[in-house]
Amino acid sequence: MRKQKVIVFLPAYNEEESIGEVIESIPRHFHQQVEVKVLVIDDGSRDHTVHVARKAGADYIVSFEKNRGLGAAVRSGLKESYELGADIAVMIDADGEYPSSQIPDLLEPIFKGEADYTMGSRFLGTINGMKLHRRLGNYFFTFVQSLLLRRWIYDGQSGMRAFTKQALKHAEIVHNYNYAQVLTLNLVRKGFRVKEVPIQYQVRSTGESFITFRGYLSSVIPAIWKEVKRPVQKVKIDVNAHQLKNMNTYKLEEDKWGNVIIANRN
Ligand SMILES: Nc1nc2c(ncn2[C@@H]2O[C@H](COP(=O)(O)OP(=O)(O)O)[C@@H](O)[C@H]2O)c(=O)[nH]1
Ligand SMILES: [Mg+2]
Repeated sequence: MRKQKVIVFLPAYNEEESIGEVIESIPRHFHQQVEVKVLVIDDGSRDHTVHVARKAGADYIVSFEKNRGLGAAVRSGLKESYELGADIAVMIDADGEYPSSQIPDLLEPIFKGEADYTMGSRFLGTINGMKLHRRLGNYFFTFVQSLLLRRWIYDGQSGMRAFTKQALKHAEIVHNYNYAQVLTLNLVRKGFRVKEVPIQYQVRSTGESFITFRGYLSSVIPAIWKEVKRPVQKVKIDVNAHQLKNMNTYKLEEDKWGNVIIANRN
């Protein structure tokens, strides 16, 4: 049987201190029928991000000449993954805040044919070190997305997500500043099945966050508006495209929206 190719991509901007460790801790061999490759989207870093990433085992590196923004980097990650022949792509931040060891958990609903788009949820899992204003901002923007989608989501700003090939092909990000909200609105409106998986999150100990209050007001709010106003076409989804046997390592419990709320290893 043909192996499924999973491409894990990392958008990175000046992350020399953390990207090596993130890449090294990506599980490469968690299932016989899965092959894992790593792609770095270097958004014009001026430090040694590229060198460190290559040394840590990145298989592909795409570098922008100039810094273009996280939305542009993730758009490129989705497109490159598709063009490199990914069956599934995973995106994970390069700053070490998200648990690469939990990539198999994130993929499980896709391998079970239950979702086309998964998000690691910090609010369903554990959060260490998030400041109060960031937490409130997260609640607010997650609530806005829940209202617009008419279904409950727990963490709309996660930096750890997975996409089936069809989701990769159809995903659109309408602005360059970030992707978090508009990408989910876009995919869910197109009919892709989203599921959140609890993850463990640890706020970065090196580097600094690029998120600013001003950026959110001037870029994110207009982009959400732009996304929800544009018409999108529903996609006919192949729900059996990625099914794998023997992924039942977890006992899943779900809420009424289909989000995983408990994931215990059997
Ligand atoms: N492409 C791109 N990525 C960025 C930029 N700034 C930060 N990042 C990356 O985006 C990810 C999340 O950024 P971060 O600042 O940690 O956001 P936060 O976790 O929401 O505070 C990290 O992997 C960063 O390397 C940028 O200007 N462009
Ligand atoms: Mg971060």
